[in-house]
Formats: sequence, C-alpha cells, structure tokens
Amino acid sequence: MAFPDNFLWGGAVAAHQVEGGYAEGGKGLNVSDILTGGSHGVARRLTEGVQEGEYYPNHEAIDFYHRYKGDIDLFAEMGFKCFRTSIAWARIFPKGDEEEPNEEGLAFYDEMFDYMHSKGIEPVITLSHFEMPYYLAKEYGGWVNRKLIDFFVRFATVCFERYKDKVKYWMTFNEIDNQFNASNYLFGWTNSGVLFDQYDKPLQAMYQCAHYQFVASALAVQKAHEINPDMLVGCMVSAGPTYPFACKPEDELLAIDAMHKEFFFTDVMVHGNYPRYAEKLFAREGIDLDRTEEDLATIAAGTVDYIGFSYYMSHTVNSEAATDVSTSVALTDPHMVKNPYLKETAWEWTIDPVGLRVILKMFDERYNGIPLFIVENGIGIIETLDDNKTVEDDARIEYLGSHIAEMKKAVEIDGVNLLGYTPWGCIDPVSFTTGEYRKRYGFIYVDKNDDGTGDFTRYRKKSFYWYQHVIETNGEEL
Ligand code: BGP
Repeated sequence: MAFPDNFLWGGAVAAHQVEGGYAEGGKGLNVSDILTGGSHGVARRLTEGVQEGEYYPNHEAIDFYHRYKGDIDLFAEMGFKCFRTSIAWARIFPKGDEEEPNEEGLAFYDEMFDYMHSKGIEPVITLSHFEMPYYLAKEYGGWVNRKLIDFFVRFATVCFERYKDKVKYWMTFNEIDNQFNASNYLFGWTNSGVLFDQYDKPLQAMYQCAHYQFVASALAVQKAHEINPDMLVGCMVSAGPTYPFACKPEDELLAIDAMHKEFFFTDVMVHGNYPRYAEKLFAREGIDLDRTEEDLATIAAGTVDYIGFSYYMSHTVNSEAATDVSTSVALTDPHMVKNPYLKETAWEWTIDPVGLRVILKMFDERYNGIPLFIVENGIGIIETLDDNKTVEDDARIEYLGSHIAEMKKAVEIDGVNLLGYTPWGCIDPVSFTTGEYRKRYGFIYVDKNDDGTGDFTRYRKKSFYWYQHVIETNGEEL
C-alpha cells in the first residue's frame, strides 16, 4: 500500500470564498470584501470600502457561515479525514489592531471545529488566506508596515491558545509567494494589503512585505510550539516546476532563476536564513530592506514543521521569448510560454500531473525529506446540473485521478514524506482570481450562479462518489 493508514485525505477551501455572512457575528471588512465580481479576462475591481450598487461575490459566497454543518456532513460522507479552511482574521480582530478579540468570532470556529471532530474530521487551518482586515491595509498601509508583525502574532497567539486542543495542523500565510506575481495586482492586495504598482520600487516593497511576514510566521511557529508542542505549523506556497522550453543551456538558466523565485520563500522559512542568490539579487537591484539582527535570529529560530503547497500547473520558459508559440496570456513575463506537450483548462492553466511528482521530488531533495502537504490541487470547470440533478464531471475525475497517481509514485517510488492531500474547492467556492461562481471545483455542486439565480442547495456530483471510493481504498483504486 502506497499511503500510510493515517494519510490525510480531505478537501480545501478558504473562509472568504465560502463563508459569506460578511457583516455578521461582529466581523470587520477584510481585503476580499471590497473586490467586485470579474470573469475570465475581466479583472476584479477594488472599491473604496463597500459601495452601493456594486456586486461583491464574497459577501454571500456559498453561505457556508450558516450551512457548514450540512456541508461537513457531506465531507464526512465522502470519508474526509481532514478539512482545510481558514480563520477569517477580521472575525477575530475586526479591524486588526484591537487589544481584545471578538468572542463571537472565536465561538463560531470553536463550534465548527467541534462539529468537524464529532464527524472524525481533523481541521487543517490557514491563519491568513487572502482575508486580512481591510482596516490594516487602509490605515497602516498593509504589510509594508512593521507593525503588522505584532497584529498578526497577536491574532495567531489568540487562535493557538483557544484551539490548542482542537487544531493540530496550521499554516501561516496562504501562497506567500504569489504576491510576486506581477501580472495581477490582486495577489499583492490580498496577500499583503498593498498595491505594489503604486510604489516607485515595487520589488523593494514586495520583499519588505515578505520579510515582515517571514518574521511574523517564525514568531507564530515559536508561539505555537510553546503553547502545545504537538501543534505543527507549516508555510504555504503556490508551487510547480518551471521547465526549459528547449534543451538549450540558456533556457535551463532561465528555468533555474524562475525556480529561485519560488524556492526563495521555502528556503527562508525551512532553512531559516536568506539564500545567497537572494542577497546577490538585493545588491544588484538596489533593494535595501529593513532587516534587523533580531529579525534574522527570529527567522532562524522559527523554521516551519512542514511545507504546505498548492499545485495547479507548471510553467515553461524560453530564452528566445516567443518563437512559434504564443506567450501565455496568463503571465506577463515574455519568456513564459505555452508548453506544447500539455493541454490547458478553460482558464488557460496547464494540466500537468507529472509536474506534481516533479515538484514533490524537488521539495523532498532540497529540504531533506521535510514533511510535505498538498493542500490545494484541482480544476475549474463550467458545469450545470443535468436532469438527474447531478453533474457527470468525468474531466474532474480524470484530472484528480491522474494527479493522485503521480503523487502515489512520489510516495511509493521516490519515498517522499507526504502528510496528506486536500483538493481545492471540495464544495464549489467563489473563484479567487475571477470572483465567479461558474469556475467550479467541487465534488459538491452549489446551486448559485453569476446572474444571481440559485438557492444554494448542494448536490453530489459524480466525482463525489469517485473520491469517496478513493478514500475508502486509501488511494489504491483511482
Ligand atoms: C489559489 C488560492 C485559492 C484558490 C485557488 C484557485 O491561488 O489559494 O484561494 O482560489 O488558487 O484559484 P481560482 O479560484 O482563481 O480558480
């Protein structure tokens, strides 16, 4: 058998993409509450506070805030061993800089975690998943401000103390590396509450935010271990290999540099220090960071227990820029090109199951067998309910099945130390990048549409039963 008996099969969502109830329970506004709906090719807009007449899909999302028990029942029916979600920071600290937390917010997650345990489901919790308090972005300028470290650590400590007997697996910042995705302002805004293009030196601002987040994350790791040494705290990165387009040395050099952009985050958070290539880059680009000796000691003392990561796609770089392939519309880097060997989703994300094994092997080798956790993987598909009130989502079964098959090889053949697998959007969430309902990821269909129709009823898709069987057989039958 490839997977150990305690392998964590489950599913993943994030608070802002499912909960709704955006102004209930004393919750403050978060940075995702002021993002309008978008669609493929039409960016989500950011408004000044909540404006009348604008449409904000996250305000209602899929009403998980009121329906979570029924949804957790469905997860239990599939046999989930764990469920990954996040704690909406603004439910606990509505503005972010308060001294005392909001009891109603804390109680909400208490009940949710209790309910999960009553169904034999282990919570896997992200502390900051694109939903930091809006007030911290507006009044403090977001993570370019050192004060954010204290606010985050206070939030993390309150959560660790309150849920120390209920939550074992934690992650600090969702896709901490994605804010370096210069092609989409959304990432900087949601990761850090900062619009990087408003800075004269956007790269400097990005690295400064990342540095303060490294310090905050390392302090959180130390706090968690003090409070309950059994708690495991991971980092969370958006991961995937970048391939050279051709077997040209110049393409390989580019691929190495592209991987550095990704490994930079895990290098700091796993090794506990800044890699040499980063110091060189700072010197070359004139990046001068506020980094104290104490910060560096903190980073060294607060290395993570595991690497959580999302995997959706791989990338390909061509040193001759676009030759006979067109540059990918999803990325602004002219060297990033389409991979002629791979198909794409309707949102132009490459489909590359083998790439999952590649990145698992890379992490395993680079970090000497550190535990890994695939906390997101999945495919967005446009779907409608058929006459039998279900969706025959064979394309999802094919996508997930082929990825699980590669993950199995990584464990069985390569010996990778893998904790679990939580496919993204196990119940159709609101899409993050486009704010759409129609980009569906789930095993469970949610009756809600971009035109406002639908009543939030849940329906089991074909993949629901397929994944149930995968879990039942511990991944032996795909
Ligand atoms: C990741 C985020 C998730 C999620 C996923 C899919 O970047 O961590 O929050 O949404 O991508 O992206 P999308 O919803 O845009 O399809």
